[in-house]
Amino acid sequence: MSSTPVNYPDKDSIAKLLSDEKIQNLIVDHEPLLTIPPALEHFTKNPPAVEAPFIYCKNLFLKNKAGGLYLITAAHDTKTDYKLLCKIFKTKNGNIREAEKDKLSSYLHCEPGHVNSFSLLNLSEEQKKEVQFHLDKNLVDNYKTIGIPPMNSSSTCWLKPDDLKSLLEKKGFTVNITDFTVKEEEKKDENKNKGKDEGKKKEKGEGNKKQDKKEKKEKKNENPDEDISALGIQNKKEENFSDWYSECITKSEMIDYYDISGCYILRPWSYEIWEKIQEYLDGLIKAIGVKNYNFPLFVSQKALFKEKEHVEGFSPEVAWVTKSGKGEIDPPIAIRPTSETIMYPAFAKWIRSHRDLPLLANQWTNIVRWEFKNPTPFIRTREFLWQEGHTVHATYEEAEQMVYKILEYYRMVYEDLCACPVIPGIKTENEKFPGGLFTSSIEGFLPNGKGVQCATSHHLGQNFSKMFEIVFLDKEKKKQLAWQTSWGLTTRTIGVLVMMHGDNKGLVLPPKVAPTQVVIVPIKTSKDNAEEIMGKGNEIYDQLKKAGIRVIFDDSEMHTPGWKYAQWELKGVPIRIEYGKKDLSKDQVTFFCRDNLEKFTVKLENVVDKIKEMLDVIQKRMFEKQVERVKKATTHANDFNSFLEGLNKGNLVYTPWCKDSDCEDKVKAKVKEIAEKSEEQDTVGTCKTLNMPLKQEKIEEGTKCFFCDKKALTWAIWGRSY
Ligand code: 86X
Repeated sequence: MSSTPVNYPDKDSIAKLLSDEKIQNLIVDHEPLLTIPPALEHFTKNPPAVEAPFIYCKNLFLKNKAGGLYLITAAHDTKTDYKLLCKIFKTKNGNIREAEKDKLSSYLHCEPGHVNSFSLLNLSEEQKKEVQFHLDKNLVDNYKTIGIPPMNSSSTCWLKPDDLKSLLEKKGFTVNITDFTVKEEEKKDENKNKGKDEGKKKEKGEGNKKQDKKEKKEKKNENPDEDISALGIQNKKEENFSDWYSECITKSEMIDYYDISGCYILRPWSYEIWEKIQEYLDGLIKAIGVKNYNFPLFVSQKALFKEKEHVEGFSPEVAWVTKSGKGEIDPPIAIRPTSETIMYPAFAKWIRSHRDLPLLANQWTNIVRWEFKNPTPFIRTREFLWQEGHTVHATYEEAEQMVYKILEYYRMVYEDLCACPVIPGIKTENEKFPGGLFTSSIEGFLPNGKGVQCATSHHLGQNFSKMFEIVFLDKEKKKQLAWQTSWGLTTRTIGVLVMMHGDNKGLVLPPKVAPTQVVIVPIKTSKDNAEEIMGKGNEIYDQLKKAGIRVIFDDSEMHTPGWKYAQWELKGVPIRIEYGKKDLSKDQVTFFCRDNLEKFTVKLENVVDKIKEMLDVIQKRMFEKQVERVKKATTHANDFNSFLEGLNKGNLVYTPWCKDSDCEDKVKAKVKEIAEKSEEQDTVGTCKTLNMPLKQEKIEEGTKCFFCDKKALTWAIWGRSY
């Protein structure tokens, strides 16, 4: 029987493996470290808490012309040019090269740049025979701890070299301990040759530039550690989405990493966006009478488990506080994963009569859910910020109206504020919040082909009021159980807007939430009249500021205009105003729009009006662009085959569906089974329903469920999903 391979170097799989094998290790998260120099800088500034001496490693996956493959884990400073490696592996010069991308994926199941010693564990039994593993002798002899990068470029695993060796041996690999140092005589040899080469060059004279270039190129290829400039975004959104995302949010200074997995620092460039979202949504809900509260962070065990049924499924995610200083906290107290069990006992106390209803409560807080799935900043984190609204009503209908009103506000946050199109709908029975009657949601579709739940609004019916005894006396003085809703929107919003709008130059921020909407960059050469240029910049700045526009005048002397352009583009500022002496002599400036990268000139007297106009234009243009993207990636499928085809293209698939929970389970199982059997790499292995859209196209009489033979009752949207 073949088991599904785990895709090492997936960080969580490695963590699990090492813990299963009881191997002491430390996995640290960090900004994406794509090359050795920034990695060394990082670990010099932030030394890992491991036994010294420690050293950062590099990993190479090489092929021999004769067909053999080598995986090498070596100290970062061990010299490993190809000539030398040929010598060490006793083969003719030129026979050893980097293995191609398809070898990486078919053997190690990894992307370029992600090879490491653990990826050996992805080899099939057959492949094991073809790959030699070499561990640098220097590591084993001289270091207590070695750092194995990159697990996804954003984390490094530190462990003992001997532990790595015995782990791999236990898994059936031969670990060759190889000395990569150059012997003295070989070194001399090399120098001699070098001298010869140089002599040749001189002979040829300076004219032969072509040859020089070629030699340079060859030299480059000789050194697999060749540094690449790491100023802008290195990864491409369409090639390596997840590393592109990490780079975008760190280089723009939205996020910094933290030494607890799944927790991140929100820096002002992202927190200000959250403040914009808060301001907008808070305004909307206050206008319908919702009040803000602040309930405690902690839940007692008793309260949390009061309503066992729905909590049970979630309980692995609850984080507990068990100690204070050296003493025990007994019984332990939980950190809120959501606040039903904190708020509802108070609601029961506060509500006596129909005159106390509706009770409309909200809080803006942090939440902790100790998830084990791969964390992604903003999208899936162990601590996150959100608002949670909880309302209590006298009737079913009133609660239902509240559910949809809030769902509409959530749609407005995403579409009108963040320019991200979403699909409002109802979750299936399998995907709803089990504590309630029904769950409505807005769902988004990301450029990596994944669906994403953007926010939810639940009708809780009377389930919680029964449990917490939230009852009221109606007008006839009769005791009634109350009807409830709850709804939440999180900082995931920021992740979605970055993923949707960002491009290969970095963030692209919608004007309504951009912390800075306009940046003014003067272009001044030393000969220019500084006073005139700076004076004009300040003037424009004052005018825009007065008009209520969030503007920065980047007049710093430290950087060139080109450097400033790149920085503000990376940070996604919607409009740049650039101007120099020449522009001013024509009474004009140049506008640059971040979203479509277009430039045009504007007369000085029109700057304020034109900025206002363009901020609106950009906001709309960004939304329309996303609507088009989602439209292009949406297909309708009436049968299972076209459904699969759509999924495999990475599409959102609409299907006529019977609404049956068993049917939904069977679809998921079938898709998984097909992927496991398939030879093709890109076959989608998991799918789920996102929701059943509120806007339903007509279902023709007699239409059957796309999967089973039952009558189709609704359209449902399916996709891969976060
Ligand atoms: C479900 C339901 C609901 C208020 C919302 O979706 C909006 C705001 N709450 C949240 N949910 C849990 O109930 C839950 C409970 C525990 Cl104990 C947990 F560890 C994780 C949870 N995750 C989600």
